[in-house]
Amino acid sequence: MTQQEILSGLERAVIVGEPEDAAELAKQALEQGLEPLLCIDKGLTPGITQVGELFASGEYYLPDLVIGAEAMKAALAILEPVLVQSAQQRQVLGRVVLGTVEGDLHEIGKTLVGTMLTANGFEVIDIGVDKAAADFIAAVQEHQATVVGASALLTTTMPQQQTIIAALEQAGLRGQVKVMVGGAPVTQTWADQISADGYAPDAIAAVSLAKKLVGASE
Ligand code: B1M
Repeated sequence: MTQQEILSGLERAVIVGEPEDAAELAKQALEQGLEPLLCIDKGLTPGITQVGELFASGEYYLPDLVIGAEAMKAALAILEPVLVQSAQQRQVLGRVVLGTVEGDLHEIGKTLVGTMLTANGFEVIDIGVDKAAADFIAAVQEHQATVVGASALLTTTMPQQQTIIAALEQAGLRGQVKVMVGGAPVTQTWADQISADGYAPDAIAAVSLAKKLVGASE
C-alpha cells in the first residue's frame, strides 16, 4: 500500500465507522514508517471532520458519530504510544491537570492534547470527561499542578471553562496555575473574555502554549 492509500484508508475507516480496519491500517502505517502525526492530521482528522459535517447536515445520526469516534480511537490506541515513545524531551516541564468540562463527553481531542503534552515533557493528569469545576480543583490540589487544561466541544458547555476559572479564584489557587482552554467552538476571543491564560486551536499549538505558560518556550 502506498502512503496515500493508507491515509485515505484511515480517513475512510473513520467515515464508515470500521474500528478494526482503522486499527489495522494504523499498524500498517507504523510498519511502513509513516509518522503517527501525519496519520492523525491527514487521515483520521479529515475523517472525523467529515463525520461531523454529515451529522450536522442530517445525513448521519448519533450512532454514526459514536462508531466514527470508535474507529478514530482504535487507530489512536495504536499511534499514540509511538508518539509518546518518540519524545525527545525527558525533563518534566510542568504538571497539567487536563479534562473535558462538565456536561461534555467528547474525549478524543482532549486525549490527543494530553498525548502531545506528555510527548513533549509535561506530566499530564488526565481526569477524563464530564468533569465539574470541583474535580479540576481537587486534582490541582492533589497533584500540585501548574497548568489546568479545559476542553469543551459544545457551545453549551463552553461556559464551564469560565466556571473552572471562577472556582480556582474562589479556592485561592488562581495565582499558582495557568489556565489553557480549547475545543472546536472555543476561540481566542472567548479565552480573553473569560480571562483564561491561553487558547490553542489544536494539539500541536497546545504544546507551544503550555511551554509558554510555564516559561519553557524555546
Ligand atoms: Co459530538 N458534536 N455531540 N459527539 N461530535 C460535535 C462537537 C459537533 C460540532 C457535531 C456537529 O454538529 N457538526 C456538535 C456540536 C455543536 C456545537 O455545540 N457547536 C456535536 C453535538 C451536537 C453532539 C451531541 C449534542 C449530539 C446529540 O446527542 N444530539 C452529543 C453531546 C454529548 C455530550 O457531550 N454531552 C454529541 C456526542 C458525540 C459522541 C459522544 C457520539 C462523539 C464523541 C465520542 C468521544 O469523544 N468518545 C461525538 C463526536 C465524535 C463529534 C465530532 C464528530 C468529532 C469530535 C472529535 O473527536 N474531533 C464533532 C464534530 C467536529 O468536531 N468536527 C462533534 C476530533 C478531535 C481530534 O478534534 O475534539 O476538536 P477536537 O480536538 C482538537 C482541537 O479542538 C483542540 O485540539 C484537538 C486536537 O487537535 N483541542 C484543544 C481540544 N481540546 C483542547 C484543549 C486545549 C487545547 C486544544 O487546551 C486545554
